[in-house]
Amino acid sequence: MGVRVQINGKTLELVMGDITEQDTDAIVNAANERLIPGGGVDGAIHRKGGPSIAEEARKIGLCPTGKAVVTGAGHLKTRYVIHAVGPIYRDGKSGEPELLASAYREALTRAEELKLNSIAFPSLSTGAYGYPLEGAAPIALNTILSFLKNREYPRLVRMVLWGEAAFLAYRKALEELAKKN
Ligand code: AR6
Repeated sequence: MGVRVQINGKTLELVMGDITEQDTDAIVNAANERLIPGGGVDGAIHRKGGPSIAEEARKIGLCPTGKAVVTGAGHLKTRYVIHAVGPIYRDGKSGEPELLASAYREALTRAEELKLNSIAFPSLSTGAYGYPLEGAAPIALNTILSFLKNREYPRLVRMVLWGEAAFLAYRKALEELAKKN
């Protein structure tokens, strides 16, 4: 089960699944500013990837909200982990939409710099950071689609949604974006 759209010869996919199982060139981690392993996606990536990822992240130090940094991927199937820091959701009026868009754009820019063909994202900020799925999904998809439209790399972006509720929220947001364009 999945959804796929083409834009300027590039592909956006929505799938239900586990980000740590993806064999794309990079996967994105839903990280925190201190790059210290936490729960959710972050915990799963460090558990499966092994200690080298946290060791590399520690050398980088801090990553401000809305930014993204790259490490290797330890034992994971992917080559790189791109650690993106989404905003903690407060009230939706504290710059969260811009910071969320920035986190996606920054992660995509790291992939572009490395000329990666494919990258997989989890739904940033919608777990521990409390961003409502219905608000986050259109921001994520809009940001990804405009990047794919305008840049050469990456050529494939896969949104990996954890569970049916997240998948359906993103599918609905994509249908609504398609109607507008
Ligand atoms: N694969 C894909 N998506 C997943 C997986 C998985 N294996 N596990 C959870 N999700 P979260 P955040 C979904 O909390 O909100 C950490 O402690 C989950 O259902 O991982 O950005 C960090 O260290 C949710 O929709 O990230 C930070 O401190 C989405 O992934 C903080 O949490 C993101 O949930 C970051 O919070």
